[in-house]
Amino acid sequence: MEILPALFQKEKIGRMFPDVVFGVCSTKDPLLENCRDNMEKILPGAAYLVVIAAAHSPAALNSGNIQVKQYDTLYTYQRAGDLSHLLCREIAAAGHAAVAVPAFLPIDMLGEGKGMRGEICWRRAGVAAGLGRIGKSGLLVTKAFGPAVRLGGLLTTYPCKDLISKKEGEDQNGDANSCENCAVCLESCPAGALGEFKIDKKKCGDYIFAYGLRRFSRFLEELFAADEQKRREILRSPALRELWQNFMTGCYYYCWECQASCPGGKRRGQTGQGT
Ligand code: B12
Repeated sequence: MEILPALFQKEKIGRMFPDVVFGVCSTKDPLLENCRDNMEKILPGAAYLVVIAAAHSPAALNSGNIQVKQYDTLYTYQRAGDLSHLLCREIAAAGHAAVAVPAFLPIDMLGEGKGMRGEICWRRAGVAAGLGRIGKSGLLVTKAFGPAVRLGGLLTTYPCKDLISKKEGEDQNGDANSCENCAVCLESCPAGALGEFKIDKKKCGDYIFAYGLRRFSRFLEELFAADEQKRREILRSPALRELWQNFMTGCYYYCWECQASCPGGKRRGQTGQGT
């Protein structure tokens, strides 16, 4: 696979990867101000950020079966990750440095209150790379696939100036995917966590991570406090099986409504580069 040369020919890359869009931005883009130090630490001297948006299957996201959605999520993250790593290897072979940056986990969870902050804010990066804009849901709404994407990418020293997608001064809200007169994503949120361009992260997190870290620590607390009889019950509980599955698969989401409900995503489906 030759992604690097294809990147310079939009049509070719659209044919090679109909379920993916790529964008490139400068690491000096003002939108990336809050992660500039992280980027410099990851790859000193990296001048460009390649952003990859891999599309979910709309049918899977609209399925009534949670496991199907989790499976699709794993695939979509992997797709963004695989392409990032492949591109890095090609760039290395061309004599330049490139580092793939995690799309989600692993993430630095050490500092107090820092638990869920990505090294690179992929939504902002997506806007900087011209892939779309921030929608009312707070998600990156891509021109190609709406918000039903997983974002990833890489930092590189490879000279990508010609690939920078966004023209200087371009209106970041100026694409056809307008959220104006639409609030479907806000109305669809079962946790009531979404307001226009704002999110109650705790409400959302409690809902989507029903069997995530917080549930796991509660599980341990209950286990440690229990007598022998209760301990046996806890160890046979459905909660432990659910947690075990999540540890095994690496996917522990339980909600995709703001991604699945967006008419932008449904309208566009998976029809190529869409730009
Ligand atoms: C922490 C996190 C969460 C937290 C907090 C979310 C949040 N709003 O920050 C929780 C657990 C709640 C969460 C929920 C979800 N998440 Co999440 N999450 C992340 C993660 C790991 C880090 C985000 C981060 O650093 N936040 C901290 C700070 C910087 O965010 P903030 O203070 O809210 O700042 C944002 C806004 O201010 C916004 N903004 C506001 N106004 C404007 C205006 C302009 C012009 C611009 C450019 C930006 C902007 O910019 C900032 C984003 O960079 C990212 C992966 C990553 N590395 O980016 C995924 C990520 C954002 N999540 C994602 C998804 C899909 C989800 C969920 C749908 C759950 C699911 N099933 O996967 C929900 C959606 C909730 C929602 N509607 O926002 C995707 C988003 C894809 C997309 N289309 O945008 C990401 C990018 C993961 C990925 N690699 O694909 N998530």
